[in-house]
Amino acid sequence: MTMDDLDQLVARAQQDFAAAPTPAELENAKARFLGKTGRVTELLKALAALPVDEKKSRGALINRAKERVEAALHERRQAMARAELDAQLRAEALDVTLPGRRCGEGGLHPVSMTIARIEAIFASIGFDVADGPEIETDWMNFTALNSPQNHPARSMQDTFYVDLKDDEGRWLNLRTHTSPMQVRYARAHAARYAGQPSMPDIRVIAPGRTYRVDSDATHSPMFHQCEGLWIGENVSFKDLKAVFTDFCRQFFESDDLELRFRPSFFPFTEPSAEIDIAFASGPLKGRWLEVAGSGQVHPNVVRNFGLDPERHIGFAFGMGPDRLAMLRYGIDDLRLFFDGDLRFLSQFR
Ligand code: 2NL
Repeated sequence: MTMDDLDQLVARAQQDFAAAPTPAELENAKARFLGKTGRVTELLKALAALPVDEKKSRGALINRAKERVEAALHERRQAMARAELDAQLRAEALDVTLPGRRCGEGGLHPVSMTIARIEAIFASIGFDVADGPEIETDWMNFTALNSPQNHPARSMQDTFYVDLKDDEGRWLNLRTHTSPMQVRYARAHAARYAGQPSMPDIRVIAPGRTYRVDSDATHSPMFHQCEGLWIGENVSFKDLKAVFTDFCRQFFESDDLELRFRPSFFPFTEPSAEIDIAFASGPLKGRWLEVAGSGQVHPNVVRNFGLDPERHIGFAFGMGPDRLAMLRYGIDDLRLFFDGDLRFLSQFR
């Protein structure tokens, strides 16, 4: 074999290595030249038959060729590894200049914001805020509030009855108003001061979820109520007018509104009045809007507080924060508040 033949062998190996498309095929190509029966190996084996001085010179030439084949192999292996790494880097490329994906920002529900606003206003004029059970006894929800046994609110059509009894075996229902919380608050207050010469006034509001079997564009089976109660030794309708007028002015951020107390009926108050407001300017100008029910707490209810109606007297009112939120934000469908659609809710953040 001549030197030209050796050069050709090296060139052939370089070509084969370059043509190998995968590492596995590169290793096959390597075996054809450098493996046990590979062409370079066979040439080295054949040296054994040559005389000593020829063995030396030819051996040196073959070894030079072998080194070149090995160098070609090494280079091709490295090129393949680089190509693989490049491909991986390309596949996993990150554009660090893209804007980041932010954490969704939460926010308060418009009804929660409205309730917080009502609480802050009443707290500023000395009212406590109370909350409590949404599952109530019939006594707390109806009887204590002077609702007669045959009152329509007690019927299956209006009230969610729960298949549960309390510790004393009394049937439970979802509260239909937050008044039962005020009954609890007033009874605890009266019990605390029982036997004392005098008792501080009861001034409390009770906001929270309430439930009735009712569902359309203006009624949701779950809705919110905020009731208020002020009981003292000489608390009158003029205090109700003053408190509620101040509340409306603060809530609607306007002194430019009128209040109207329209005679009405509730089992738990006597006399009773609906409270309407009208704005003197703005988009709702001149329209009477019903915002609350109210009245002087009925003597039977005062008695159920554990107090003497000859001595303790006062007023109560109830309003709907959902309605107030609709008025404040100009929303015309109550259901939007409870559908949980973030496109709607995120506007109030
Ligand atoms: C309405 C009517 C009202 C009351 C709620 C009340 C609570 C106690 C005693 C007496 Cl503990 N009364 N609450 C009184 C009058 C009206 O709400 O239309 N609410 C939206």
